[in-house]
Amino acid sequence: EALSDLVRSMPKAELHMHIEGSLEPELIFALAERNGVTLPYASVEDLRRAYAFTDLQSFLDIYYAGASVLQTERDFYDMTWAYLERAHADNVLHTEIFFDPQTHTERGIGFPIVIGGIHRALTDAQKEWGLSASLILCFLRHLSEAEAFATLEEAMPHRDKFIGVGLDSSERGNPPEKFERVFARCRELGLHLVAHAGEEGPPEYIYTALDKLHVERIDHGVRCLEDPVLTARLAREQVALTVCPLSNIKLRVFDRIHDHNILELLDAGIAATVNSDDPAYFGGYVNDNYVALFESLPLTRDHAYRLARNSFAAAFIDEEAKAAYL
Ligand code: ES4
Ligand code: ZN
Repeated sequence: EALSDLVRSMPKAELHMHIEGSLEPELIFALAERNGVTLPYASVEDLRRAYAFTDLQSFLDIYYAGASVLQTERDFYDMTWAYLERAHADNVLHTEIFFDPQTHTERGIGFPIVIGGIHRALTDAQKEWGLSASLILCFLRHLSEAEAFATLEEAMPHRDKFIGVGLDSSERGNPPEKFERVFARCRELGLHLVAHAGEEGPPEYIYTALDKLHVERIDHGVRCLEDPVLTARLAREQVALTVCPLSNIKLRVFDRIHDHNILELLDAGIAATVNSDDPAYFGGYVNDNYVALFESLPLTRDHAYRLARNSFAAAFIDEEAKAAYL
């Protein structure tokens, strides 16, 4: 109880959240109505009932369908503002937000509409609450290298609005090295680099994300514990893992929250962080993820402080700002 209050109230950073995954069913219906889109669901409740996932792909199918209601700059603004209000309520002081431009440009929505609406909300959150927020452009790994390069080209006129690139979508069969040349180019451009790896995919994908893509953090990475050599390396090099507990349960990476391996990760000396991934789909925002862990596992106050410190230590912010948070 006291521990739940502590984790809720402590200042934190969120480093793994897909903005399209913050689209609540109520907002999906409101935007569908505003845009004259007919949804294949009768009601909010009917849509929510469809959120019964068995693995990553069954989630992604629904997630991409939900994103189809986003059409105007204002839609992207409204979605992002709704997330930022929730993050602020959870005492998030800094957030690094993933967005999937290809999900929208493939439907004929222009890149400037997407990034313009999202970015305008970030500016307003900074003004309103001093909440610091940055964008990370994710390439969809089920698409081709050529499509990723084309997206990077479209993004470059907006280079000032994002700080890095990531890799998301269907992991199995789409290893990091498929995007080795794209990431090499992004590295030359001075972008920060992250990738989803070791969520559903094997520890091998964590190695190739590190050694072929040169990523600075691993998104998820929870399967690293299957490889003791990799575990020791992640701890030694203090490569942060952006762990998403409720996501892992909903997508059946672990059967139950009691089976989550965050305590083993921390005890191995790994710089794990707690994040919400797709909060509208997985049952909660970042504080819900912390509370679920602290109510189910023998985690202590020290673990709470360590997780919060890790979140700021792993953030892509200047050293002066970081020192102030730590
Ligand atoms: C995602 Cl949980 C997860 N994994 C991979 N790609 C994603 N995109 C949105 N959520
Ligand atoms: Zn993710």
